[in-house]
Amino acid sequence: MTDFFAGIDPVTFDPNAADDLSYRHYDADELVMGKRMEDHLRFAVAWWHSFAWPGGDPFGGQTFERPWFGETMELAKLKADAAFEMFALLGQPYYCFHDADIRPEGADFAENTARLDEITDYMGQKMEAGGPKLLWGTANLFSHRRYMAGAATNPDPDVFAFAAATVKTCIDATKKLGGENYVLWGGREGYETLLNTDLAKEREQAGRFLCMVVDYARKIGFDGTILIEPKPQEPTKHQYDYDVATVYGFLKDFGLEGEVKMNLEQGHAILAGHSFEHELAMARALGIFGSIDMNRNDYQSGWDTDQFPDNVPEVARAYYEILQAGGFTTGGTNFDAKLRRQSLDPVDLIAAHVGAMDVCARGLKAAAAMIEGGELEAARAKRYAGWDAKADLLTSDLGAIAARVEKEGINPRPASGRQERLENILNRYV
Ligand code: XLS
Ligand code: NI
Ligand code: NI
Repeated sequence: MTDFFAGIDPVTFDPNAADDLSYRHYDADELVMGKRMEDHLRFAVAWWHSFAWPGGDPFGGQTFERPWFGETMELAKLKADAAFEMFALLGQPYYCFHDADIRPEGADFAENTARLDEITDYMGQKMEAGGPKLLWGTANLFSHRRYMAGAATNPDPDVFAFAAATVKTCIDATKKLGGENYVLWGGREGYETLLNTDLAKEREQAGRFLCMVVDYARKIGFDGTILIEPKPQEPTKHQYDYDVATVYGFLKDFGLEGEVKMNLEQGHAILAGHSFEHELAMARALGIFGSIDMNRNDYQSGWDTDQFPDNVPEVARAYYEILQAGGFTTGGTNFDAKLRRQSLDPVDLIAAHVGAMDVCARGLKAAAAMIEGGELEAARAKRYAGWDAKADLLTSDLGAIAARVEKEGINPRPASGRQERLENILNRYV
């Protein structure tokens, strides 16, 4: 037991609360489209931003003072204690971690593995004592200097080997803790300059690496979902997993489109020049939607600012796509979001999550109402209705179509896209 969150009570649902540490909209048991809100949203807290991030920026270092900062296993356990204390206050059903968030870096692979085993045993006990479940685990293959030129895509085969061995241990740990997904975000899987890069070779390495991940996970009976988290740049100038469409091409190339799904992050979509809902809709269209990292990016900075979500209309459009994709199965809403570096107090961490969960709850409810209202989908269906009678065009050929256009006197009449009217409908819900 730490005293880090001393004086803060468990957060409860109270729509009329006077303080800022109550859920005003997130009522875990409220039914939305016949399903409990908790089961729709499947909230997860991210270990890295909440407990491992020191509050630095490119111009200054640590601002946060946390009693668990340091490189010993004892401190790693203290960090875990505080994490599970926060989970108990928030009552969210899941959490997520990287290996590097939960254990200090060891001298070599063997020590890393031993430490990972020890800390995940410790966390496992806390989970059994009523803590949240594990939404996903992942390996941090981007912070340590050995990965500066990539992990799977490194020109040095020893780095490839170290990364592969590390991922093996992280899949083992994720399985041990009952994780429902395993995530791969290729932070350094890209390049800075083509002058020193064999792009085709690196792509092949990344493909083989991913095949091995899938094979190993299946071999040990990990029945969770393997997820890739696309991101276009940052830290590397060009990343190979730019966006959903790019990753899909990559999966097809290596025969993995039926094995791997997407973990989509709002901020990454923005960096790729897309909206979050575009990425969600694309994943749905391709049958590879999996999970989300819910944050928001600053629209001016061009950087993955990982802020807690605060924009209900945006979040509503995201959940609208998610609901239409059938909702989450093994996936969930992971807050890959961090405090601003001036938000020093323990209570800031609680308030950030409470606010974000309320924003998501409002977004989900608005999205459900949009679906139940049905006007938007009816308008969309109407727009394509002409195809009902002419679906055979898609299996015809140009010569036959030309003859048909002439014979039937087909002469298209443009129709309104009704965008403003649809936006007006949307705005009634949000
Ligand atoms: C970084 C990513 C990272 C992944 C997990 O931008 O969002 O936090 O979610 O490695
Ligand atoms: Ni993320
Ligand atoms: Ni990110």
